[in-house]
Amino acid sequence: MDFEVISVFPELIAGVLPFGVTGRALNEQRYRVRCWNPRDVTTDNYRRVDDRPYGGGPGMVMMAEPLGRCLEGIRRTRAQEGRPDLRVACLSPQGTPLSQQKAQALSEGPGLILLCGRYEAIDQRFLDAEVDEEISIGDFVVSGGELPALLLIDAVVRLLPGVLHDAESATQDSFVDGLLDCPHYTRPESVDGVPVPSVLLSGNHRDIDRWRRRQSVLATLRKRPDLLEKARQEGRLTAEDFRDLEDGLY
Ligand code: 4GS
Repeated sequence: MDFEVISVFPELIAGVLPFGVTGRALNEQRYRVRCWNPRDVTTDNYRRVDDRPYGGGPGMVMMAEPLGRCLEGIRRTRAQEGRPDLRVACLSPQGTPLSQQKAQALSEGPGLILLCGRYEAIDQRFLDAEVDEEISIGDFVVSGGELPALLLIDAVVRLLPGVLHDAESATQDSFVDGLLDCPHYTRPESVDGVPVPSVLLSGNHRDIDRWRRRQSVLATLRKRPDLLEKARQEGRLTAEDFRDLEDGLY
């Protein structure tokens, strides 16, 4: 899995991934990240990568040319290395919201060229000509595409085969079956007088699985009714879930 990241702050990308799960996966060479700085391929004395918007208004716009040169460099280098070309994704609030399902799909592919915008925007002609898809990390605005790109890389890398140990398994995470995660407890058995739910100490794994499923369904109802409705529409709720939901209403 390759990520080729276009960013004017490559240190931001390099500074975050070496830790924890993404760091271990990097050491084990389960994925690669390389950064390409548009400022390094400018031709003017000021190394400009942005300019004022036509039509006026606040903020600056990233110029198409340095971005195009970066992309050229990536494609030329990858061809020399005998690596396949990659799709280009831009992190942007205008994009399709990132989801666990999208992360899963990306983890099964060859990787991505990730374009991280700074300033107010990116020249639309570059987006139209070169960007295959826009991906958003949520309906809010951050100051650059680097943190969104890191979120995407993290969400994808932890799904790669061999990255998570059994103990960290991704199969029981939130969203994997479209529901929120259940509550978790560890030692000691009592914290400030609050005990661990007794079923978790029972050793009865059928009961434990059922309890966890019910907790997931009820937490999703309370905190994210939109997700529960989606799970219902997609036929991912069982007869037992419906019974728990009826009981849970009282
Ligand atoms: C997002 C977002 C974002 C948009 C970057 C304005 C700087 C900023 N990127 N999901 N220019 N939300 N990007 O806010 O991906």
